[in-house]
Amino acid sequence: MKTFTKTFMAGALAAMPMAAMAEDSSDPIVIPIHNWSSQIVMSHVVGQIFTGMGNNVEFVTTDSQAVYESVRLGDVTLELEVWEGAFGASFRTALEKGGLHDAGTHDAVTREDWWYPMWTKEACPGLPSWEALNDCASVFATPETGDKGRYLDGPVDWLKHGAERVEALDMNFQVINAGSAAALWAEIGAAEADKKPVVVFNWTPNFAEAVWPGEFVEFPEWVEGCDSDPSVGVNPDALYDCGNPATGYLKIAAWDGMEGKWPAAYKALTNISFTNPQIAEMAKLVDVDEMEPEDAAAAWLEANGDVWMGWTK
Ligand code: TMO
Repeated sequence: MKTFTKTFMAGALAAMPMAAMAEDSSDPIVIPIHNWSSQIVMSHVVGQIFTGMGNNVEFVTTDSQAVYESVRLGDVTLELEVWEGAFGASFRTALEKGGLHDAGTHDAVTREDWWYPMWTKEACPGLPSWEALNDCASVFATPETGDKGRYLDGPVDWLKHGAERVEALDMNFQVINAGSAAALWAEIGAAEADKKPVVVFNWTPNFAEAVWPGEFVEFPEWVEGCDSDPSVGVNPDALYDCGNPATGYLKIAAWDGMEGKWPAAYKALTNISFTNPQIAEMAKLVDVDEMEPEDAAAAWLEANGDVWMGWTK
């Protein structure tokens, strides 16, 4: 019986592809959680997929820029939302140092930049041009910003160079950092009743586009080198004299050691690709439907088996 089992097992194993033979480590796969809803829900979606495959998963709340150093060192295993506009520079820096790699690109096309709800155009009809916005700066002035226009930027860990852009383009605006994503939605929501003109940081894919029709401000087009070579861009003496990429990538980053340690989970990770509507929906489940992220992830998986089940095979 023993001999039969051994012989049978040897035959069965020989017939299996190599990848199926290596078992994932029982150590937890460490997934970082940041401060915007789609990233939190997507992280739980993928965490629940890994758990369903028999893996252990641990979530850690981390700074969204410092995370690239953590993934590079293997303290964190992966990052599911590498947005080109906000995190391209930190991702590139970590790639150059080594220890993490590009594990895939989502189908989604992204944009992150200055944005206004459509009613703002009534007070500033030249929009979406950034020069027209600048000519209207006084329309956006508040007691806090004096005679300068108020631009409510995202939390400080997202985009680092709002004030430098204002300086590089000689704009009559003051950049204020919101404390949270919720503060951005509150700013738009509070302006809505009186159709008060506002300009805030926003992004796509996001739930907001289904709630408030609006547009991104058109800055000088992003070109490679705008953030590293002063001579690139409209101001020959300054960095950040351009907008963020209007058709940015959304990538997945993984620690170089992930494939060896959790081969099945890694294989699934490289199959993952979410679309703009799927990501907007993940954000909506939390920001509009007010679900807890774990519950939103479970609901998303339940409703979208046809999307993800093939990824784990
Ligand atoms: C990093 N974010 C998607 C909020 O712009």
